[in-house]
Amino acid sequence: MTQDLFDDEAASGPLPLAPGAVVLRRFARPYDGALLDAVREVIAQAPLRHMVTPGGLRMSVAMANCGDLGWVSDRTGYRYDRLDPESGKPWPRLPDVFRRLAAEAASRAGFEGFVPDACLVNRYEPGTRLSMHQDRDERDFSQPIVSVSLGLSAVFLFGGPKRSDMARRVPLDHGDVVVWGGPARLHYHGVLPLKEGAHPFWDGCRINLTFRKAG
Ligand code: MD3
Ligand code: FE
Repeated sequence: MTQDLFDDEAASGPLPLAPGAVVLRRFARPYDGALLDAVREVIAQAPLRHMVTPGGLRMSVAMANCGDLGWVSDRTGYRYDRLDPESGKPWPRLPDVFRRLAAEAASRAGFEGFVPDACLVNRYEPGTRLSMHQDRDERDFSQPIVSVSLGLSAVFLFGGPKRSDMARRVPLDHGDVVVWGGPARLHYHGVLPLKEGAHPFWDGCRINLTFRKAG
């Protein structure tokens, strides 16, 4: 029985978490050295910062962006912007390893030709959480989102199309990549408070990269 499941996966590719949500366990591990260098380069030019929600609350996740467009939040709302509001300059360019990893993961999940124009870098320290939300600031919801988890593990909450839908708890570990497309694209999701821990990738933190075609 177990062997049949493995054979199935070998034959048909990765199994979906839900329709449209494909988990690629450890897919990013072979790239993690290059990813570390690239993240450091990006945040040297666009430092991680705690943005403010339209309601005036400081987000506990620290964020930065690279690519043509970056996701920003302030008292006026959420939007994608070509410029980093902290520096007034364009966001750093998307590192080649980011572009390659995102396209390979999307292709593995059945989205050929994914060309992201935005990458949001999220840093979680112990205690940091992300409350349940939908990602709906992008122009075309038929485009997937590719997420890459690095460093400390987190418990991801994967809900449904309504805020009140029950959420599943999905552990995401170093190197796990998830492609969110199709019917899962507008599902509510969040992250439980990060637990204290140690991981060689990044001292005491979780880093999450989300690749989008925003414009
Ligand atoms: C499911 N980030 O940046 S990545 C976000 O771990 C965000 O930093 C989380 O939610 C993090 O908006 C989760 C996984 C993820 C990203 C986008 C999704 C899951 C998603 C869009 C639709 C459904
Ligand atoms: Fe999100």
